[in-house]
Amino acid sequence: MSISTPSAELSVQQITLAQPFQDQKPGTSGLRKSSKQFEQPHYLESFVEAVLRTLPGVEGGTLIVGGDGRYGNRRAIDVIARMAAAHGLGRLVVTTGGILSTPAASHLIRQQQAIGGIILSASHNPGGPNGDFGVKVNGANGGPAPASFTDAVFACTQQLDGYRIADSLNLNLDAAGSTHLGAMAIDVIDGVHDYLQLMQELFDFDLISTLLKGSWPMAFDAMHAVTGPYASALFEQLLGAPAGTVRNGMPLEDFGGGHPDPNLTYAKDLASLLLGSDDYRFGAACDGDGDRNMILGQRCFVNPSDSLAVLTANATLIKGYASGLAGVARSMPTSAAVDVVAKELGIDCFETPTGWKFFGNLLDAGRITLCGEESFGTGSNHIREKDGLWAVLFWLSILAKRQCSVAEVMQQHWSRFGRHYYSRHDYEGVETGKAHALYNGLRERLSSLSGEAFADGRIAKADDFAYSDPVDGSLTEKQGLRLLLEDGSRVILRLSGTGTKGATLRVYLERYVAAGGDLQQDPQQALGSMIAAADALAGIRATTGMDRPTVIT
Ligand code: VG1
Ligand code: CO
Repeated sequence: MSISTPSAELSVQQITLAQPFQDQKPGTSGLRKSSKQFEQPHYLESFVEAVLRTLPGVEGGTLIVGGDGRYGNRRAIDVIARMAAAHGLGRLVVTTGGILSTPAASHLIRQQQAIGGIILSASHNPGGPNGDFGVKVNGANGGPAPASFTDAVFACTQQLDGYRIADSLNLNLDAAGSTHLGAMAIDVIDGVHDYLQLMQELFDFDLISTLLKGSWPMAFDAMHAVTGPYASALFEQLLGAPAGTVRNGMPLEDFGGGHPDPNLTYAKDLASLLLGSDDYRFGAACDGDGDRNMILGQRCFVNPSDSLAVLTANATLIKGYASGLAGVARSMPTSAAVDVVAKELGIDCFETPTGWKFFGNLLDAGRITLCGEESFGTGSNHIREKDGLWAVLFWLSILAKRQCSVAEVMQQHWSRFGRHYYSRHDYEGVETGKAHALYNGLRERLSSLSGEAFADGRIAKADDFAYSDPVDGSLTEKQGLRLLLEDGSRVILRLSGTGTKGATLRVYLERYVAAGGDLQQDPQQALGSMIAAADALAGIRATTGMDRPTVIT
């Protein structure tokens, strides 16, 4: 470890911008744009300047920085370090290779009592010079910054006249060590170790290890993204799974040309291993920045909404949750499978808008212990982000404890709680104007839809979801168009806030069949009449010109 002494000398450049930097508001999770856009002169710098001017406590504070290893990661770390020094930050914590998953970043922020963190990732979006880059800002609680912060950053970028940046820095990210840039301390630390320690506090590693060392083959797909180093250390070194358990474990700047989104379309190699053969008992994948998870059993796909319900129902089997749950929360488009479990457990269940930031207040206030989204995100109060590997360990613990297969866990769950048939249909790359016309057109008709026949039933209520935060009372409106049917079925339409090419329309479909009913249908068939009715009502195929969704989950 090399240690240098602080020097007060810091050569700072004051760059003047000819015109104020203009950009759209950061979306669901930070600023996400093409790599090319981020390479435009002053683009990244202007955003970082606005963040450093807006984030409380920069002067003398500690900031965590790292990313998912995509193209642009190292350059961004260099820029942030030089700008943070120019803004009088006290200490910058960076990780070796610049590799830091979103959940590990959330943990480090909390552990180091930092003022926040900057995570360089566009999550599940492809990377590389022709892919996307992103900058996410998390606050002192370790969670995504609230809308009030992103609004303030946006306002700042719009009237920005310049930025400050220190001259040069030869930061060696390849080994742990400490150095200084002017008065700012820079600690390069291993980004994996502390996270794995936290996992050891929550889960019984001996129990999982016994399972993985037996003849119980599992496959984990890191998709050439950030979880590779974490998963290799976790599964193969700490838990003793055979070498080769972790696939695509080397983080690559372009994710090997893939789309690091763990779903049946983009993780199809893993899906066919589990669903098309009997070679593996368990399979899992995480996304670009490691906060999402897909869980597969032998010939069994676990719908993410069901996954949250299963974790909730089995939580007391797990070391870190043995004393029970304070409550749970799900995002609005996530199926109500967890609601049924929460009701039986007699705990609160909250319904929030899409995006992890809304869970933060509930977690900080101690109102919930587990939370999740239909988009392959699950997490708990151990950090303030969703956590892919945590979910995998949770599932492995359940399977080790109950000594049964994933398919058996699902069957037993449905026969006890009933089944929420569920699917999400994504129409990606829709022309923005057309997508907005479709969405706004339906929005205007919502009030006239109650009482109308729909699929095999009738619409009881149609609205645009609004959320009143039970902790701070803030109101968040226009979060998705909901068609609530009389029998509890739901159809929801939303426009994605994370895409960068055209618009993505998401259609969420859900139908509940109580225990005792037909629990063995194919979800697309079970939802067939609703899929057709949604298309007829909103004119999806006609407007988009697409005969089918680009991704079906
Ligand atoms: C998507 C998901 C949402 C998730 C968000 C960020 O947003 O649907 O559930 O919170 O990505 O996840 P949207 O607006 O595209 O539907 V991540 O892994 O990018 O932090
Ligand atoms: Co992600």
